[in-house]
Amino acid sequence: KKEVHVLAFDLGASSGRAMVGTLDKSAQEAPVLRLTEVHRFPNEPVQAGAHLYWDILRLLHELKQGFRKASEGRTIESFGIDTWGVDYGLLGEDGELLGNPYHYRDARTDHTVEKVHAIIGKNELFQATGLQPLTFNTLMQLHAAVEQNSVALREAKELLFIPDLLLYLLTGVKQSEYTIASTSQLLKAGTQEWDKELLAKLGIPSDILPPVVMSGQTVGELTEAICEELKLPPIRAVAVPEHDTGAAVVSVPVDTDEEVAYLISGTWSLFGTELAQPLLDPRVLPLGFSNEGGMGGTARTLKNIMGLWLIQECKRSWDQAGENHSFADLVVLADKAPAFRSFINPDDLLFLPPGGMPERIQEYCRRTGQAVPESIGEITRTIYESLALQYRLVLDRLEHLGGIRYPRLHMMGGGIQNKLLCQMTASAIGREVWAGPVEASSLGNVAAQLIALGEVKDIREARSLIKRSYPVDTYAPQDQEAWEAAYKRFLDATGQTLIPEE
Ligand code: LFR
Repeated sequence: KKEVHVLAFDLGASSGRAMVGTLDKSAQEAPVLRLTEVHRFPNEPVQAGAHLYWDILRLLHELKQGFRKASEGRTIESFGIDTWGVDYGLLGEDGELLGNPYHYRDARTDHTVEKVHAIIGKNELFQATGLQPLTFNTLMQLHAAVEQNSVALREAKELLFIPDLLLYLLTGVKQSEYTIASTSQLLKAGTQEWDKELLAKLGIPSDILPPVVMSGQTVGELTEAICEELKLPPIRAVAVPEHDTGAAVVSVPVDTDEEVAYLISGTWSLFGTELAQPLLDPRVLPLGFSNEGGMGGTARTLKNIMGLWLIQECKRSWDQAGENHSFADLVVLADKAPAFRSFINPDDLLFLPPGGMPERIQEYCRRTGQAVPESIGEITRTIYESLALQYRLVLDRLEHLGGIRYPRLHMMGGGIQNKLLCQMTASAIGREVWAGPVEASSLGNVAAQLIALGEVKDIREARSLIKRSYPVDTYAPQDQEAWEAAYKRFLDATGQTLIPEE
């Protein structure tokens, strides 16, 4: 066959899409990859009573629409699903879903980290799991459920992370793909084994955790009932890197052994590198890096930075107030606003929950004795500049840890459509940004399927294919002196240093 089509579902915290990946083998020189978006849908969390949930059945419905549209006029060989990390659904004895999955920004874990640390010391927990103690990690969510005597958890026979839950609803297969499992903080650092002793100490049952599988292999196919409903032939399901960030890292457009610094820009900004082994050095914990698992068993050593969530939430507030601006308009307004007036620490926990974001940004500036941004352009500019400067700080920390200097930064994911932020980042870090690909997660998802189908040999070959098919845009640093001065003021205003005091 000259063309092979696979279907990648990529679900982020604000929207999802169904992308057909086509390997075109007809080209003279070497095969190329094409992506076609066949379906896009919002992923809006729902507040019900005291809690924030995902609308999981609506997402299943949207995936079905994706199958329908993808199959119009072409044969789909396989499909795979990647989503955001840490969230999960629980299944009862009869295999039915016990309630709606919670959203990781739900407030029930607000005080869980301290409670967990009272049982297992901070360093011990980091050494055991390799992850930062983020409030929303599955470990924290499950400990909160234990403490709150959750009926669903008591009754649960199985836990499936979101992409595996959707895969189960489509195929009946119960598994836990490694990259998504690695975001949970339930695995022993750098292994594919659940840390049963650790979980026991926290009262978390480990018999509900399914077998861990590595990505890049076929694991099942659409159920007969779904094929009948959608009038489709059986389509095989592939375990792809089911964590969106894990999938994105597969598409770093570099096909040599060089160590790269990447920044996956979406609702979150994930800043890090890929290593053969997790970094568990005691110096790592205060610097904020987690070691998640990559396709093929590598370590994705990275830090969560609050990212475009800040602007998404501001936009939501402004829209509700009747001040409608597209994301592109916001960039224009920010560009016109005065430079370097006030800064926030994007990672302040003040900014984690939804709601009232413009006011919280103003409150932060007031509290830290800075000029309070008033207009939409000023607030937006404060966010972008602060993100770019936070990237600089995290890059400095990563280089400090590794004792190396990265020649450039690879920015990937939907957020790189914001050219102003790419430019600010290049200026803030004082070196080139190579931006691309935009659809990093979908491409990683597609690549894993092509590997499973035997069309692409391995990750290295997949990266060459992606690099060839999606040339990057480069940004050179500008206004170096102004940005250096701004960086010092940013550190002061946000009370941050290269090596934070414990
Ligand atoms: C990005 C992401 C991050 C994870 C966060 C919450 O979409 O998957 O990697 O930390 O969402 O799940």
